[in-house]
Amino acid sequence: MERTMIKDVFEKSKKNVVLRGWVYDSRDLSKVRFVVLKDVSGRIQITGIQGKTDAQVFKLMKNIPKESAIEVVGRVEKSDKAPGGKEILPESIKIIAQAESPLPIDVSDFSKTELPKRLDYRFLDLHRPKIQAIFKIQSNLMQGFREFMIKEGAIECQFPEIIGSSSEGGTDLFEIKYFEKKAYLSQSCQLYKQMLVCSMEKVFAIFPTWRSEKHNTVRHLNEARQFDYEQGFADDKIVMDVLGRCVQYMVGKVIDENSDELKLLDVKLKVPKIKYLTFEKTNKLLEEKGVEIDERDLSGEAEKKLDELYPDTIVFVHDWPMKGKPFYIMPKDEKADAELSNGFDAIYKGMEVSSGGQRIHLPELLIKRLKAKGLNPKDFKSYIDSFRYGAPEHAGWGLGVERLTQVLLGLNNIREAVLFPRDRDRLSP
Ligand code: AMO
Repeated sequence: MERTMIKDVFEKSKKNVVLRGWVYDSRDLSKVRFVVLKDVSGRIQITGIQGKTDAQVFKLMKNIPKESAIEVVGRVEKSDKAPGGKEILPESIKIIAQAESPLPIDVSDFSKTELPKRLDYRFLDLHRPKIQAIFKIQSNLMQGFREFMIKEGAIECQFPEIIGSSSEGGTDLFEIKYFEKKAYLSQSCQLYKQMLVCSMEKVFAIFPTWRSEKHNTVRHLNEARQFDYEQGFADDKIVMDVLGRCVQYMVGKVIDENSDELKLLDVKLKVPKIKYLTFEKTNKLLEEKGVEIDERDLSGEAEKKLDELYPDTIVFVHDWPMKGKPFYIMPKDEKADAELSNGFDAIYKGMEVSSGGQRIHLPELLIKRLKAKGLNPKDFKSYIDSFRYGAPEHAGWGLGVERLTQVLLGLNNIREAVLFPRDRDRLSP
């Protein structure tokens, strides 16, 4: 007989089923024994009754360690007492893989195991439906990103993960040995996506990035992923609009398709509104509210305040000061000495989730900006040359996959939004 998923036992009318899954819990009331079986789709009660259930099966039900993988063949029965209104009366139970006991972490719904220990045993932590819910939603965000981008007419691209020079500025690079040369793990696909839109017009990627930032915070990872977008014949205004619509689409999809997971995580989501503010206007607003101002960036406190002022809103802070932006961001009016740029950050639910802007497509201006940032134009030769043969103005953005997951689900620590986080101290599992 074919395997039935537990969800289908509740949603379809089935009489005899084969279920495979893991033992969540078991209870022995001497004459009646219960095993709660779970698979990726749900949970169901298996009920053994002394005298009615096969004696061997009834005996086995007493002693299966939690989280063991088992197969249950049995009959579906309606029951007022069983959660969900149905239970399984087992004909046979087979142990597929017995779990060692005791478990090193608590994987019950009431688990109080601390995050570092949970991450040490992430493979087991994922036995919890609540933890799976985070990654089911993240998977749907990725799916939503792809759907939206394809509808926009963008082409999905793969970029190199090993680079010869920095793409975001000189610091925070992980150096690696590449035969006789020095190379680095990619900080972003920035330079490559820019080169591509000079021919392919609209490109996107879900791209892993590495930053050797030393600080250990609840919002930084050393290995993070970005939703990347780049568009030719476009400026910052055009791509901010694309980003706003893209996040609205992704969040709308999660609301529509992940109601079970959102319920489990006790998260209520709304499709975000959009607000545009210049950096100057933002700072004025924040100053009035008593927030300390930085002339090149927004502090964590400032980002939180913006959420209070504009809840459930993506706030695009644009016309960002040149000082606070990387070398590739276009200065206002294409003037090398401009104070403001065509760069922006997007703040959502109290955190920077994305940054982007219009890029420099003029080789001479790019060389000036590289030098101004203390970088050597020789290291960027092919990148600069790519703008010598009909490069249009262009713009784009990078949206943090884990940051977006974190803010949407209200997770305290960004590590909750990564299956296997890489941070200053963690390389395993
Ligand atoms: P930036 O460095 O601002 O821009 O990164 C874009 C977005 O990626 C996420 N992010 C991170 N998430 C977790 N840990 C980190 N260490 C980390 N660093 C960045 C954030 C951030 O807003 N190339 C540009 C984007 C562009 O202009 O297209 C870039 O990388 O959500």
